[in-house]
Formats: sequence, structure tokens, C-alpha cells
Amino acid sequence: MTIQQRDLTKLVTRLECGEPLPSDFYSRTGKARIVGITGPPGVGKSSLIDRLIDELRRQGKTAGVIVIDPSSPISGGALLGDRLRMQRHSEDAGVFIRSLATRHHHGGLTDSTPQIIHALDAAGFDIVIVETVGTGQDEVEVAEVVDTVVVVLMPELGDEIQRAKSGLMEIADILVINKADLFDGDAARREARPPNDGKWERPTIHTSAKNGDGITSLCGWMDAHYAYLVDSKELTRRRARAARAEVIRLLQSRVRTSILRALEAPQAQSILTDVAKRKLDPYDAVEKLSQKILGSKKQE
Ligand SMILES: Nc1nc2c(ncn2[C@@H]2O[C@H](COP(=O)(O)OP(=O)(O)OP(=O)(O)O)[C@@H](O)[C@H]2O)c(=O)[nH]1
Ligand SMILES: [Mg+2]
Repeated sequence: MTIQQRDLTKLVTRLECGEPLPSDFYSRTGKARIVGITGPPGVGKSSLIDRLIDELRRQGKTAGVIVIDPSSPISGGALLGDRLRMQRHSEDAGVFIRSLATRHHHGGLTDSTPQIIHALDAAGFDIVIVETVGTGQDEVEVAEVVDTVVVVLMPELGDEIQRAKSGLMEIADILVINKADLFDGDAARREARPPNDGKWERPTIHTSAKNGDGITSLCGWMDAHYAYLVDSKELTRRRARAARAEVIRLLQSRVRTSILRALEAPQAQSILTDVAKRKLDPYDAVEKLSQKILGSKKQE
């Protein structure tokens, strides 16, 4: 580890507050495997990650974990104990766990998530795991920033979740059906195998975070998926897409800030007043304002 846990904690806090990554960090990223673990509230994502950490550490790998929106509306504070259970790894220098609060109701990413992933990557963790609550709307976001998407479900989910499932299925590289101990599902012992004809066939793995069944198998499939990404050059494509998405997000944020700033100018205020008074059409207002803000003329 090139950076001490304590320094990393401070750095992550600064990133969370919107500071950019120190300039020498980004060039050191790209080595960690980034895995997203997403799924409806309460299916056992955190409990699975807790088990995964054990398995990864047994293999001598280090892990950074980012948990987004830990207080889901359904499970709420009652599961604090489970979150604390994950924190049992906090004494381990090979594990770093950080929860990030989000304003989004359905999970998704916080603005600083990509930067924090980079920080953990540059800090030298072998694998960075991002937990998000996915209910069918925002999960595309997580798919944009990770290499491998693990979607966690459990049998007998409610109707609403069943409907949202298709959105989740679209982004899943690995599908996990957790809580196998509660249902008749055979806690699968399917071993990881290489993709067929160079194509990735999404496996479905039954696990129990409660008794540890299927965790080794899940780890094996995560390794197999990464090997597939490297062999098929899909990793390069996914990372190019992630870089593009990140730049677009930052540009949007920058442009939005300059728009808001420009609108404070008296001239802009009077344009807005004219729109409110129906003296000026909103489109014409945009035409006038965009020339001031972006220095650009209307695009045909
Ligand atoms: N029986 C059983 N219970 C489990 C299993 N995995 C998790 N649980 C329980 O299910 C509840 C939710 O587990 P979490 O790990 O907090 O689930 P989560 O998906 O991270 O939940 P949120 O982050 O709140 O969306 C807890 O009470 C866990 O103890 C499992 O494999 N079997
Ligand atoms: Mg959780």
C-alpha cells in the first residue's frame, strides 16, 4: 500500500466534498479491478461483500469497498448491525471501507464516486467493490464506472422488484441469487469456466451470505469475468466508456456552474424577467444567453 489508511480516509473525505483528485494520482490508476455489486434493498449485498472480503483476503488480495446509500428506505436503520459487521475488517490494513451518503432515493452514484474509486485504485488495492442499491432506474450509472457488474437478487422478491428486474438483468455480468439457505434453491457449486466461443454467458450463482455457501464460486466467476474482459479486449472498451462518461459528467457540472453564475449578471436577469413577462420567448432567451455564456451561436 503506497498510502496509509489514515491519509486515505482524509483524502476520501476531501473528494466527497468536491475537491479534485491530487494530480499525481490519476496516472497511478488502472490497475485495480472494479466490481459493482448492485440489487434491490435488503437482498444481502453488504453481507455478501463481507464474505467476499474474507475470501479475497484468504487469497492474499486487498480490497477497497465503497458503499453508496447505506440507509435504504426499506431496511432502514434496523440493519446497522450488518453494516457494522462489515466494519469488523476495519483493523485490517488490506481492507478499506467507506460509506457515502447519497441524495438519490434509489441509489445510483454520488458525484464523487468515480474520483473515490480512482483514489482506492491509486492506493494500490487489488479490487475495488462498489455497493449500490439498484431498483431498475439508476443502475446504468454503476455499470458505467465498473469493469464487472454483479447483480444480487433473492427468491420471492415483491412485484415491484420483479418489474424492475429486467433493467437490472440488462447490466448483469454475473447474477447472484442470495439467501439460498432460506429457500430450496441448491446453493450452487457451479465452478467458473471460460466463456464459450469468446462470448460471455452470464452465470447465475446461488449463495448464502449467512452460511458462506457459493462465495468461493462467486469469487471464481468474478476472476473468470475479468479474464474474459482482458482476453476479449472488452476491458479496454469498458474503461474508455468509463473515462468518457466521467469527462462528460465533469463537463456538465462545469457548464452548469457557469450557467448559474452567468445568470446572476444584471443583463441576464433582465432577459429572465422578459421571459417571465412574456415579452421574450424562452428559445430566444437561450439564444441570447448562450452567446454570452458559451460564446456559441445557434447550432443548426
Ligand atoms: N438467511 C439469510 N439472511 C441473509 C443473507 N444475506 C443477508 N441476510 C440478511 O438480510 C438482511 C439484509 O442484509 P444486507 O447485507 O444488509 O443487505 P443489503 O442488500 O446490503 O441491504 P441494503 O444495503 O440496505 O440495501 C440482514 O438482516 C442480513 O442478515 C443470507 O444469505 N441468508
Ligand atoms: Mg447494504
